[in-house]
Amino acid sequence: MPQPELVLYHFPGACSQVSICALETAGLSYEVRLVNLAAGEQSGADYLGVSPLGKVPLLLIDGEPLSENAAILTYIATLRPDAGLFPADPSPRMRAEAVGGMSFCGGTLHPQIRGIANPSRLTDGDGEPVRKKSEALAKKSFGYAERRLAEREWWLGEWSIVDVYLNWAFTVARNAKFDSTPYPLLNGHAGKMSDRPAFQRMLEIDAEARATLKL
Ligand SMILES: N[C@@H](CCC(=O)N[C@@H](CS)C(=O)NCC(=O)O)C(=O)O
Repeated sequence: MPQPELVLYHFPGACSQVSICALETAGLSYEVRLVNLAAGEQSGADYLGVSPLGKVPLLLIDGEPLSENAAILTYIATLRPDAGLFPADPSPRMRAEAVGGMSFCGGTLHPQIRGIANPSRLTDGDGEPVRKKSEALAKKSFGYAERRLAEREWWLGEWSIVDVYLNWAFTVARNAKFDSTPYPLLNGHAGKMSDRPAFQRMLEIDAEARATLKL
């Protein structure tokens, strides 16, 4: 069956990095279209016509939009089941753990790191209390993630795209001056993945995108 035509909307440093890494891991061909979040392009009529929520990632599949990282990662893994985005173990427990990992990153961590990196997006008032509260919540979440890596090495016991998602969230928090010192395993997580060609390619695509957008 021919591969569907895939277009990924992306901004460098955004969580759409994880979708890129998934597409690269799966060996799919796709086009990257940049949405300049720094310039507010996501709120313009052109992009809202494609993505009603004005967010990245968004994957066009033969012209039809699919939003939400968790859905996009699931779609890619279903399209290329042998690519190893998730462990091959088909047990109900492992399938559920994979969903749980994506949900933890997208539903629990993402709002917390947004509150750390960009509190003004969450309040019209003083951002500092939002940042402080978000840091407290993130400490609990990253503490849990650190313990999980200590027990299993990877989120699911072997490498999966959930590790890339978790690393993205931790990197955003750390870059926003979240105190990362209590989390040595999360700090070393990216280094352990750095020899994966898909991870490398994701970083290259991000660097190219930054250059294109002059960031
Ligand atoms: N729940 C969504 C969150 C997507 C999201 O918030 N993306 C951010 C970038 S990391 C974004 O597009 N922000 C632009 C905005 O909210 O204006 C997902 O998991 O895909």
